[in-house]
Amino acid sequence: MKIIKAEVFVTSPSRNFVTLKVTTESGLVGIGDATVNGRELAVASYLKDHVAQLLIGKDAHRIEDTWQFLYRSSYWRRGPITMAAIAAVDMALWDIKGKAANMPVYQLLGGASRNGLRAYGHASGTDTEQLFDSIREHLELGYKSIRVQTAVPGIKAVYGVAAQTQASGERYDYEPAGRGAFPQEEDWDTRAYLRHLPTVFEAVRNEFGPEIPLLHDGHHRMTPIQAAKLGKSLEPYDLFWLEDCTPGENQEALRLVRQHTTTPIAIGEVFNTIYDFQSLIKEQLIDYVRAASTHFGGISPLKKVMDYAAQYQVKSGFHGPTDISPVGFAAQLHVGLAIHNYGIQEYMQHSDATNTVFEQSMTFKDGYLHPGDKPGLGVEFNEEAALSYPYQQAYLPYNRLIDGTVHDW
Ligand code: KDG
Ligand code: MG
Repeated sequence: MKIIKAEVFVTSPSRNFVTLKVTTESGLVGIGDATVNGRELAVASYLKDHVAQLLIGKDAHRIEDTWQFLYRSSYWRRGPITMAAIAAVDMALWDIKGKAANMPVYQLLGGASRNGLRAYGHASGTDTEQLFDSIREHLELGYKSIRVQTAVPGIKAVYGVAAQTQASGERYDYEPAGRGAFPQEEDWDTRAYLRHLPTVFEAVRNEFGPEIPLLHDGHHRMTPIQAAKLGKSLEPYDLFWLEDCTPGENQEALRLVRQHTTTPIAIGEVFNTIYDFQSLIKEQLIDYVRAASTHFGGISPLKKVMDYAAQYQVKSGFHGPTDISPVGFAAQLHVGLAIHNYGIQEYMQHSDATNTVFEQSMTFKDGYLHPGDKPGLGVEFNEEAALSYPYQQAYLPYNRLIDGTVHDW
């Protein structure tokens, strides 16, 4: 089944997405997600200028061989741009294989291990009242697990707080990347955050009771000892997980965190390969793998890292913000349905404009996601609609401390 065409699309229905479309001689078409928030054109060029020509004439059925060829032949391995480009090819080939077999991709990965995928939603607020309203709204939508992010007194703008006006004057909601040529500057104070957050979780537990699984994202902003302190102070509120408590680069940090707290740890949304997880999983320093199919080289390596993690009772918690396109999202739903060590799936609904360009067949019902049973990934890419949403320059914000020092965002 020869590949005859590989095309790259950059479109911005509410936010930017990079999509690869692979066409075979027999007319079967597969799509893949290569979106890297704020660096979209770099990955589009990587695909257009360096990968597309390598695919022409290749057998679309040879997914593993193509993956290994792209990974090893580039010599300069890993990194978000390379791995997102490889991810898009991998997803497109799984999509094609599913269509050729007339089966959804999860069937090719071993079949369903459960009926649906437990999802978590994102509640946030600038004050307790707003946060409680947001939690109630999410419960009404069917979410059974909820991530809690709040404003911190004295800090103007905090990642993950939807209703809060940002430095740009806009609201985050589900798109923190501000339009324009420069990233917005925001402020940060870890001590204020460490003082405030436990009081928020105490209030939430008092209002909503002990049952509901609660999650929190530290977004890489703490030192190891600060993260250890936070994990410890949140123990009474029984978190499902504390995510990205320290920057992703320093794996040693989690050894220290682990020595101090039993709060479960999740990390990996900025990881690109299985090697980033190697010691974290083997030494059981984490409880959840946060990788996203899009930034991790696709479906093939995501399945492999989860099979490795299974030996250590580490579960999945794949990254699912709206900057993962519906194609990347579908890819990880198929993996999540098939693996035994599924944990939870992050779920942020895409906008109507996004759903016009990417027609999804996945469902969300009573708190559970399902990728659907259409052959392949189950997402149709509407090229004509994509054309009416041209790329818009947009960048994620960054933080500075009170004395002007740049800090993790
Ligand atoms: O583009 C950056 C987002 O993907 C990231 O900020 C979202 O941390 C995130 C999450 O947990 O969803
Ligand atoms: Mg995160």
